[in-house]
Amino acid sequence: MNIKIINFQQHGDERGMLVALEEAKEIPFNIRRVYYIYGTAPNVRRGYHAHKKLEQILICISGSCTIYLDDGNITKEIILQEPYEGLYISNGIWREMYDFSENAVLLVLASELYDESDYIRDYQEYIAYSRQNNYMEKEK
Ligand code: T46
Repeated sequence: MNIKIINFQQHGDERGMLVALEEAKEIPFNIRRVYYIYGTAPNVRRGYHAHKKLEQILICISGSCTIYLDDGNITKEIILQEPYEGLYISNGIWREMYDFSENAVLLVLASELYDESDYIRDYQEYIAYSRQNNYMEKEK
């Protein structure tokens, strides 16, 4: 599964902390869009889709949330709770987000502009697409 956790460099001093992100350095793609999710209740699960082309980095800059990832064969659950930690998700991976803490803000850096035709929102359709494009990681 083409995902990874990236630990960003923290610039800290007596005033507090700062993390800087630049495309093609900390971020492995050109950033074409930024959006953020907040005010999601703890019992809400969102996402339920994959992207054909889009790559993204998810950073929970406040609070915490859990990301469920599925490549059609392997599944993973990642808890995001550090503002210096980014979760890179390649294209072709199903994602769901849940367990948002009350103060959670999930910042997303995206490689493409918003395009509804890039979404696969039906799971069975996703499985067929993943199989066709060889996105599934072989079981070890
Ligand atoms: C993803 C996860 C992590 C826009 O108009 N522009 C945008 O750039 C985005 C991302 C959304 N929207 C509109 C489309 C919907 O009417 O905002 C509404 C909520 O979007 P959606 O239901 O897709 O939100 P999530 O939380 O299910 O998924 C989002 C991203 O869409 C998706 O790419 O990977 O966050």
